Amino acid sequence: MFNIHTYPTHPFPDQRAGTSGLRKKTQVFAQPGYLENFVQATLDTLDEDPQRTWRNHTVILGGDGRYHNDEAIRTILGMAAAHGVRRVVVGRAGILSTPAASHLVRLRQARGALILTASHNPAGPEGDFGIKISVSGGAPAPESLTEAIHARSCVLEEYSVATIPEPDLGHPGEYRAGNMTVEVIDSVADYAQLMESLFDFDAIAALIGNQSFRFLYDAMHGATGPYARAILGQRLGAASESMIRTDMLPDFGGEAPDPSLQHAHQLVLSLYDRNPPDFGAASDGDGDRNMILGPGLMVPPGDSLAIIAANADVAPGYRQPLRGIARSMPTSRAADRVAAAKGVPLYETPTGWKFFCNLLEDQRISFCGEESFGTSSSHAREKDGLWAVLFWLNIIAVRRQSVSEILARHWQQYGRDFYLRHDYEGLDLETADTLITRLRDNLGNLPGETVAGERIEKADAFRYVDPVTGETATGHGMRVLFADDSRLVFRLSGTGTAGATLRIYGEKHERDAARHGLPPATVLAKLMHRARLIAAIPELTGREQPSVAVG
Ligand code: G16
Repeated sequence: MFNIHTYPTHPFPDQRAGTSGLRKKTQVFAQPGYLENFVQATLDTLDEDPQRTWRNHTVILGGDGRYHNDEAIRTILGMAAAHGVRRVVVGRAGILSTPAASHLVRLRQARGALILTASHNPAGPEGDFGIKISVSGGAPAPESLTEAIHARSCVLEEYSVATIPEPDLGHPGEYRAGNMTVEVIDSVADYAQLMESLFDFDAIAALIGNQSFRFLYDAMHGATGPYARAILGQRLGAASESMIRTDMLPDFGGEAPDPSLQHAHQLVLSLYDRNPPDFGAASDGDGDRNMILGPGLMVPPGDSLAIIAANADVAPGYRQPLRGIARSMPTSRAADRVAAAKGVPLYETPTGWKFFCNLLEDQRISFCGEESFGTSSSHAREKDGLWAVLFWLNIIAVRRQSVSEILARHWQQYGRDFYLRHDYEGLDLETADTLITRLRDNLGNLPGETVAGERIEKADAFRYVDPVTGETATGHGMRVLFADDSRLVFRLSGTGTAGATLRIYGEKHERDAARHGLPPATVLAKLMHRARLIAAIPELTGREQPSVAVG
């Protein structure tokens, strides 16, 4: 039976996408009509452009398996059938990592994807849920599109859902749903093949098979579990005890699936133990973030990007000349030094992966990355957690150096960009708004002022002009540059679901190798103190210390 039912809806004014899709409390998403309103607004908005419409085209659907994933998949399939989508390619059991979905959009020349995830945010009835939208080419929806979807979501009056047979998502195969085909695929196979085409799997397998090399990968009960088992385990021969938390759980075991020192407890304990493995890594809920560890150390994401770009030729997929590198504005300037040494352009973009995609599409860059534990390349239009892990294993296998040696040699050549991020979480929206407004209004007065012993050279609100489209983006943070070339960046997070989070990023370049081993908190203590003074944090927030320090 194929019936289309149309239901009335009402505006949900909060359906504005943040840094990466729409992210809300699960309870918000679970309220009647909420998901439907957003999906219908998306389908209708895409319909306005014949080059973008999903009607009569193929789309990709999957998620990170978090609580509410199955129900959302069923609803979206019914809505896609009602809308006239020709084919929906769904990962088995409704599972696709974000980079795998991006790859499938490209591989299958699909018109886009819906990826059900709230990334590294916790899941469950009390946790978060979300949707990332990809467009053709596999890139996250650009701001102009998400703004148009938001406008549409505020005026939508009805949505349509078709009654379709319950698809068997447990097995690969094809099912008819009215005029639509539901194609259930192995979630891992195409992505694994892509990874095999990029990296030296023989060298990595030899490294992993070497008894003297030990590593630990933490899938955090998220989407990379099955990918890690298939790629690291079956294809590269990693023993099962080298991988932890590869079983997917709808609540990620009650933890935030966030690859950070704060959340990857077992992995971090093991790497900081007396007899640590040689290499450690983790990925987040939807598999796009990565954290790289060596014994007793974490590789800062800005350094990871720089090191991957500097060592690109170890991997067969990256032997062609480096095109350029891009990093988000708050990310450390370590990659700038590699780009300068190699004579290629460096692009500084706003936070959010979508801003890299025109540069990738226009073949201006080979690699891009962000301080928020995201790294990737021209192979996809999303950041890619397992890709970064494989890149590091490939570097270690070919260079025959430990993680700490790779870091030390890199810093020796380029200097070390000491880096720290302070987060002030759970601020009320009004306080955060006042703080940012006051800071912005005062920016013009800062140059020439001396704050706690250092003179401010320059201060501005970051304004990005996309070199490909000429579009400008503003409101993505403020930069303060000191006479000693140290830098502060202030911005509000765009991924939270409660209150506001102020992020302050501090960095300072150090050439002297004798100082490279110092803790960032020591080297940057004064700089972070200047940040508190400049933004009047204690006065405005009542906080003396950040809730989290990352770095
Ligand atoms: C998302 C985006 C990233 C961005 C990050 C920043 O990551 O995809 O490009 O760097 O948010 O988060 P915030 O705005 O909180 O600083 P994800 O992994 O959450 O999708």
